[in-house]
Amino acid sequence: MRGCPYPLATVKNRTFVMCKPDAVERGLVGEVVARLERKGLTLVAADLRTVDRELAEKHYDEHRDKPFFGELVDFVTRSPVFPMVVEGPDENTWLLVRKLVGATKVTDAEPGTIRGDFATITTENLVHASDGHDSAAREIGLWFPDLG
Ligand code: FUP
Repeated sequence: MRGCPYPLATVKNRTFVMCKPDAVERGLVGEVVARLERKGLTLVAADLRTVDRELAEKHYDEHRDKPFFGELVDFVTRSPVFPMVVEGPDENTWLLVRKLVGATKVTDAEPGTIRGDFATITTENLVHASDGHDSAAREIGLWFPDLG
């Protein structure tokens, strides 16, 4: 966080969220953004972009040794994504967003969550959301370096 123009508390109120290629292809970006905004969260940054393999591999670095890593990188680079920085009133923002997104495995994702309502296969589960303050800071820095 060196050089960050915001107080740390403000940065901790932010998280990284991304509509993956399946969400963009299916026209669900508006639905995802609407759910975040209706919750009371605010977009700080967002754009539509195509990801190169280098960024995709860095983003999913924790999964580098998993058997599904290659397919995951193929998937996230196949068509444009919609990455966002989202801010809420306190440091729980990342957790609020994770609850809106739902469980990773589609059969565990409860109705009412984004994955529970719209995803049918775990490999195409529509949305990525940071799983804590450290990953939020890392991912915001990776995708939106001008904010960091
Ligand atoms: P999440 O934080 O909910 O996005 O889930 P993970 O970081 O554990 O996984 C990242 C992505 O890898 C998932 F969205 C889908 C994919 N994945 C698989 O394809 N197979 C698995 O067994 C686990 C994850």
